Amino acid sequence: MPTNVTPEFRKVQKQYRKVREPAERLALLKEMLRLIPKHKGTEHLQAEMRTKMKELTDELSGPARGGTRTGPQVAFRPEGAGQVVLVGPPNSGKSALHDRLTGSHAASEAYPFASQFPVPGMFRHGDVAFQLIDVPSLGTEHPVPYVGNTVQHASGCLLVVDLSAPDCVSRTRASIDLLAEKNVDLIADWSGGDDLEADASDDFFRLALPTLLVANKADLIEDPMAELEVLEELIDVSYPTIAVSAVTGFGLDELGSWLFDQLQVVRVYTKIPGHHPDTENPFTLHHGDTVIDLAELIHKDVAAAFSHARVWGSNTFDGQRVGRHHQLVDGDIVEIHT
Ligand SMILES: Nc1nc2c(ncn2[C@@H]2O[C@H](COP(=O)(O)OP(=O)(O)OP(=O)(O)O)[C@@H](O)[C@H]2O)c(=O)[nH]1
Ligand SMILES: [Mg+2]
Repeated sequence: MPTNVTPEFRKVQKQYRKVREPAERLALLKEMLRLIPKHKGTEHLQAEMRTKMKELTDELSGPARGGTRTGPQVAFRPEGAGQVVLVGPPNSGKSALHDRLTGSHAASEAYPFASQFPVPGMFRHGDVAFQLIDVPSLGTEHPVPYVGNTVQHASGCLLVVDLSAPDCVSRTRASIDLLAEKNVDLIADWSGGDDLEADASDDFFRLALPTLLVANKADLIEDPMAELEVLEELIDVSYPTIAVSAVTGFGLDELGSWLFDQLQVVRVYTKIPGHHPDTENPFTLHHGDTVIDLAELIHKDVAAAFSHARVWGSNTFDGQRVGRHHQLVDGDIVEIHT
């Protein structure tokens, strides 16, 4: 159904698809609701927006204070260099991987559907950290009603499968289909390219989640690479793939580097005038982010009082004076002046 949205609306929509922070998303939703043409054809969309706004508002207010908890937390605010969800069929080793990478002690058991609720944790890779969310398994036997909400703020997804399981192919397909029913499409492209052509109507809130197929339990197989090739052939999707073992740690270093590259992480080290830079704890930004994004990350007051910055790095000469819209690159050292 044509909704005839304006270019202004599309611009905000595009931003909405990019941001993951619930408060920012809420602000953009309000803006979209203001901009959307108010006619019969968009009523459904307007209603969906209001529902989404309600969900985000509830999420931001957190669990009820006092004795009455409203239930376990099912969605998490992104932290670190990006949020990545671990999803997949039962017993594939999601929790074992999560525990190994984050030290979460997520319940990893020999029986399926051991995980009842999502568990957050931080996966350190060099001097950055990714937020990994262990998600209960996807299977028709144990539907998880909120799983669509849990993956909403993720920048990417690890589709964890058990390479040694005889029904690996059908289980993997079932996971993909279950998420599709929840309006979440696992896609192969991590570049964040805009595919806004076929939308603005009924599929407005479909989420396209960049996916890496993680073939776990490689330690149980003689030739995991050959096995993985067969799997790729049979599931008939073109996700990037990696073979790993949560038990031996095989492939996990590579996983960290892979996420670093694909999420286009940019590490920026800050310094105070007249002092040495802090080379231990970078701020993590992403490709395309600018000096003012860094200032926002430090503190909104720093951003508000920003005058200029000096940058040392591969794209600038030492101590080059730059303005707020200067794009930062990995390894830059930045001194902000207010
Ligand atoms: N040999 C081997 N076993 C593994 C590996 N990863 C997980 N396992 C075992 O597989 C079983 C399932 O692991 P879990 O981590 O509970 O799997 P899950 O995907 O979280 O499963 P749910 O219970 O459905 O949440 C456990 O017995 C683990 O010890 C691996 O890389 N190699
Ligand atoms: Mg689990």
